[in-house]
Amino acid sequence: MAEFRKLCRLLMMAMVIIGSAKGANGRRYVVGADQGWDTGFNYSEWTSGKAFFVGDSLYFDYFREDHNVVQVDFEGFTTCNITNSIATYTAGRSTVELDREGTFYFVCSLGDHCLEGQRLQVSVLAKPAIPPSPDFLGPSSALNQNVPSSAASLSFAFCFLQFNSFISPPVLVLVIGWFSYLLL
Ligand SMILES: [Cu+2]
Repeated sequence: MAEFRKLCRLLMMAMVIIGSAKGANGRRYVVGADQGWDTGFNYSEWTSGKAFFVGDSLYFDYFREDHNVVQVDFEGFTTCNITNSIATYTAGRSTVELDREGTFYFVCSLGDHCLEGQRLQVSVLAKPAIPPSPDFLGPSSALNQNVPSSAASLSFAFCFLQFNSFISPPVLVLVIGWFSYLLL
């Protein structure tokens, strides 16, 4: 029984760690999704509808023989001139951290790829404030997308019920109701 209790504690700690790590690391965007970093793709269409935040990252997937990733300024982006480049990536799989607010510009400097549309402009917003704890907020639809929180709730409910058999039925119903609400 003590082992089980330990397991429960570990499970919950893992959930908390996963949850906070997810928040700290931000999202990772595969540029161009399945198409990757290539010519013949509309990158402004790809970014539309997406919100990029400080802490997110861009993952460029391309053939290093055919393409590269050059971070440039606005002028470099509009003219496809990389004279004032900020950084150059040639590994074939390149991750760029969006580590500040503002606009990031990327082009491919090989051939006429940039002029043909292989360029990307990403506007990065300040990291959104950490939402208040669900305990203070009450149930909300935003919780539905928070998988670590839901998983933590489930494991908490499970562990809680295992060790509180003395709990009175009305409270039990309330607890189960609350967790089902969180998870649905
Ligand atoms: Cu290219």
